[in-house]
Amino acid sequence: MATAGKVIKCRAAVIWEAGQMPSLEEVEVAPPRTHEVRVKIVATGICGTDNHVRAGFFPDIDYPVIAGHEAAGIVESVGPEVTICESQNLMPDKTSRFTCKGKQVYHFLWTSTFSEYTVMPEASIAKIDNAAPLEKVCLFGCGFSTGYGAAINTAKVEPGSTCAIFGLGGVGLSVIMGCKTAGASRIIGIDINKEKFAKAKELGATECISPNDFNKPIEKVLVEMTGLGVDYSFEVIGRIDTEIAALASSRLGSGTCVLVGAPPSGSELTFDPKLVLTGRKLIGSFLGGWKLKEALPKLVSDYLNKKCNPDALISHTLPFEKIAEGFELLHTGKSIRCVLLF
Ligand code: PAD
Ligand code: ZN
Repeated sequence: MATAGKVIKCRAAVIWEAGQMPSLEEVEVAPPRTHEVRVKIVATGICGTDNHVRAGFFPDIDYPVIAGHEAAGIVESVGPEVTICESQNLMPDKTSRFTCKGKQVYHFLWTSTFSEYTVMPEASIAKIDNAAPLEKVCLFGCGFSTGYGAAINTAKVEPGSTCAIFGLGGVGLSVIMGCKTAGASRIIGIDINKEKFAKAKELGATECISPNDFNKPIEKVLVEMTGLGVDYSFEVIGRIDTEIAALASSRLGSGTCVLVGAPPSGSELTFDPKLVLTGRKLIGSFLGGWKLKEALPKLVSDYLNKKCNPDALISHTLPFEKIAEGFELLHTGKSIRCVLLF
């Protein structure tokens, strides 16, 4: 590549301060160093976690930052000794490859895919089948793999079981797909935004409810609906109150509650220990429990072989320049996944 070893100037969306919309800027992207890869991003989704970065949910993140972590692209150049694969706000050597207007810009999750070119540690990328449509399979980078894996790897949902999913965004809907694949017989979707219900039912929810339609706590509603509670509950919002509701709605004696949503950094989860003393399990799921570097190529070949299909999660496709509109659509609950194309 003619650009190898040189600084590349390209478009990127910089969040200058917590609470601000990303702003389109020209950034300089330095060449990759040892064990790093520079990638030309082709397509990137906007995940709820990116929206948390924009909103300032994570005080441990430094700004200005380039968010984005759910993407597909093409390797442009590699640094020396690329054979391998803390804070992911800087590269592992504690420096940044991005500058804008003379200022250092921070990385996010060692990916920063809201940039036409980005540099990542080799560990953060996975090689996938050349035949894969990048504008679709970018969702395997986070949302789909996270939700689907939370059901099949972390919870290990069993055939005939009952599941409740709190939060029907891109990740929650992927949990539903995982529960359906695992053979759950009853899948209850919970969201305050009823516009999410149609898609949830299309993807496998057998019923959907809104906590706002009841004058009692949603966990009581779920226990009444199921007898002793659901076999598996999943919190896919990122709120403490719904984490406790999800735990309390799992089945007395044997239920499993899986935390997937990311609450603001520094939050504390406090609940009556009787909830777990009475035999419920509480577990967390990060990126669906996969070792993504190995699992992602397999998931993508499953997609090409029509064994799983997250296409239905893509509600919008926009040119990268419209990233602020993409955030607005997610923030206002109008999109599931908006894929940005470069
Ligand atoms: P999203 O914003 O598309 O979906 C969140 C959904 O929750 C929306 O449909 C909301 O309407 C709904 N919601 C909000 N408040 C409530 C409430 N009080 N009661 C019921 N429903 C509510 O986000 P997403 O699906 O992209 O991500 C969901 C969470 O998962 C988010 O916190 C994100 O940071 C986290 C996440 N975790 C991992 C991981 O590895 N654990 C990976 C990716 C995303
Ligand atoms: Zn994500």
